Amino acid sequence: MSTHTFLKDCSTMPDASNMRFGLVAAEWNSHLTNVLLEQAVSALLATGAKEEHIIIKRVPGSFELIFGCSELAKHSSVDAIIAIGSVIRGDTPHFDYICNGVTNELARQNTMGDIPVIYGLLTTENERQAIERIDGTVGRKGEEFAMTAIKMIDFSWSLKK
Ligand code: RBF
Repeated sequence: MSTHTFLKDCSTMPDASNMRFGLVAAEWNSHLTNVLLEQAVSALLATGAKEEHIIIKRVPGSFELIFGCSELAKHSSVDAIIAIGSVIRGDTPHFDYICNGVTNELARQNTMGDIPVIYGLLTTENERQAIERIDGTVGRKGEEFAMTAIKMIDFSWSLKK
């Protein structure tokens, strides 16, 4: 999605001014996760979210997103959490274990918890594929995660009103 398309989409987004967001980002591949984080925060602010309603936490690696998101949901009053990580396939089976573990557990938190947990995990064969999904070549995933969070909070609130 180009920046232009994203800004146009903002006008049709739900009002985010009262929404509270938690972002948990992995430090592994921080040159990628920091950009995803910046994109997500910029997109939230561009859509009307207030800076004081955004909590940012970091965990060492993507595997720790599980505990990080679970604890943030328990100990804060955020309306949605965005889990941000980048797992790049290496020479060992770790890639599969980490991806499966994080994916299954974040899915479980979505069904067992009270708030949506947005799946912001890039799982790529190599660094190039990850960069392409950040720099606009194949998407600007950080912005997409932010918009997904806003839409899911709106969805959740629409059922409670
Ligand atoms: N964490 C990531 O966020 N991305 C990775 O690509 C990644 N690769 C890893 C590869 C190996 C061989 C190991 C042992 C860990 C890796 N981690 C990675 C870290 C992992 O998510 C976690 O922080 C550690 O395993 C400690 O629980």
